[in-house]
Amino acid sequence: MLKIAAFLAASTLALAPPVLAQENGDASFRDRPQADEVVYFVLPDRFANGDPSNDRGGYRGDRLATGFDPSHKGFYHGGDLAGLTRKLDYLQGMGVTAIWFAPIFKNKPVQGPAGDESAGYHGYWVTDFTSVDPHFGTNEEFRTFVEAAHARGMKVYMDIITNHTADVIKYREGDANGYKYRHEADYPYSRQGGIGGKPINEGFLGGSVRTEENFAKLTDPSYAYTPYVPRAERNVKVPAWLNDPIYYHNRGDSYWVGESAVQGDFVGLDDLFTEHPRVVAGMIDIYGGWIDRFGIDGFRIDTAKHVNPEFWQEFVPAMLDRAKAKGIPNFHIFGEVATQDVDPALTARWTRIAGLPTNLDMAFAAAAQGLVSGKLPPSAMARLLEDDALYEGGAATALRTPTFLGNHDFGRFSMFVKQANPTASGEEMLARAMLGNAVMFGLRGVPVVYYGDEQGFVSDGNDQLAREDMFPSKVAVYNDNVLIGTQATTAQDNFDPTHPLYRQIATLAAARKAHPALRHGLTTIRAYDFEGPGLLAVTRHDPASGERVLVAFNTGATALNRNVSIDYDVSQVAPVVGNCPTGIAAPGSVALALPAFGYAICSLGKDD
Ligand SMILES: [Ca+2]
Ligand SMILES: [Ca+2]
Ligand SMILES: [Ca+2]
Repeated sequence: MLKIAAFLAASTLALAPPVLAQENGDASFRDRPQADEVVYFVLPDRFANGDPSNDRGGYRGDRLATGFDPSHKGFYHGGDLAGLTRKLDYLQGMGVTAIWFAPIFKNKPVQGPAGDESAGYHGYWVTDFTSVDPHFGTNEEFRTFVEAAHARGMKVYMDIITNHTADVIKYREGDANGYKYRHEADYPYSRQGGIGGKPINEGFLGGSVRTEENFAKLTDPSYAYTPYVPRAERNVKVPAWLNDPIYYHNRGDSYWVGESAVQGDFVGLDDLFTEHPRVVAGMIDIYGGWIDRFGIDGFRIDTAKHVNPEFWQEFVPAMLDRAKAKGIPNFHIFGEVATQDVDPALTARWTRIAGLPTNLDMAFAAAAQGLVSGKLPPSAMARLLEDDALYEGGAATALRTPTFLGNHDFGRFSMFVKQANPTASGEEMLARAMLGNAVMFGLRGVPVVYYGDEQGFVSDGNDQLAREDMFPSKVAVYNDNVLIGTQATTAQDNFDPTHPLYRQIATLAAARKAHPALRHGLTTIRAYDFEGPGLLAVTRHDPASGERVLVAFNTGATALNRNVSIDYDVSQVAPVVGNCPTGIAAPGSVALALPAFGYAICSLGKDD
């Protein structure tokens, strides 16, 4: 217990009381810049069940008909918008200012090969892009949720998809070859079923000529395969234009490389022909409609790198204009450009070629996982921060970029920490989890907390294994997990505002709110170790307010004492969170003492 006290000292000294509703309930939330948000990412199905009557989505029959089976990790568990609305106090108490929820559009309830079916509980298999899925509630319940969040000054970010729909379209020749990807070189648009086939689509110049005149000549979708829609699903997609196979690439499954990465079906999910002007206009109409109707505050864009960049060049300005017209000047758009490598060039590239304002900081997540688990030296994170110059708009763009530690696809942060430290004690796991939160809240970018991380959830793996229930779970592979910082398991309700990670996040969020340099401060690297775990220290300076902060982390299992350079005109050091020195050591230097896995966020006052 003494050991845990040392680990916890960094965060327990300055625990702030929960933020009261009226403190955040500011009518001017629309004016709040994107960099000021603290985001909570949640799968509504796995969060809170506010209405058991919608658990089967109005369908009848077994789980293959309704999608509902709370004991199976791949089916609906009952969470919904009514539940999310009721838990706003819980989120606001942690300092959350914006909620990003996985897609709530109507899904194909169940899909997949016989014997390996799963459900659309995650929301990424859309059939009706204009309606809330009946498992989650109604469009009116969505309005209630948005208005309840806005009344508290909290923003709502929708998770949207333009790359694909549910898997509805099949190919006559598909079963015979496993829906293998068929390239343009072998199956050009000009011939039916390959270069030896009969001439079709005369005069069509391909997807790179994105004019209505050109696409008017694309009339026959049977160039690579013969696509068809099963009779029972002929009108299942909304709006109705989505039911016509001509608006899809129909080239087979992506193998994630080259042409197939953009034109291939995402594991069968019907890949839209996003070069087509009708598709561009249709998606602008669909998602502009959600802005018009509900006044939502931002979009997380799924599978962004699987769509041609020119689509985003049209879609993004259209959405920003639509939001401005609705009185939403700070509409927040962030794309999913997926990588598990420390590869900021990839995510930065898509801010340049596609005009995506920001992308989820996948490279930051990989760097943070490596840094805090001890697999990467602090120099890896320093390098990532220096590479902020790569973004369109440079380091200022990084300030608006959502950062995260783990997610629903790759797995939870704590899982990566545990994989790298399989024998770590519960105390050490808690200390490292806290260090991870401090890294995310202390460094540049908009922190995104993955639901359940604040209750110490530890996923066994990725995808379905990382999507545990916050309400009492019936999934055996979740309920045998050893959670961090609590004796509870996922078999119990886990909305505990006294959990040490929940309290730490509240403290860190309050620090961000109180200190503009933690939201708007540009980064100067001050010190980093480059062989094994150790020290990372940066200062951040907000040009507008003049405020400066020092942010430092010890990623090692032993305490460290080090001098770190600071601006020469700093005369005072004040603690914000963690183990801050009481003053400067000399003009231009401060002496840091950090316990194992310790951190410090310290105010250095304002510049002149
Ligand atoms: Ca329900
Ligand atoms: Ca399909
Ligand atoms: Ca695509």
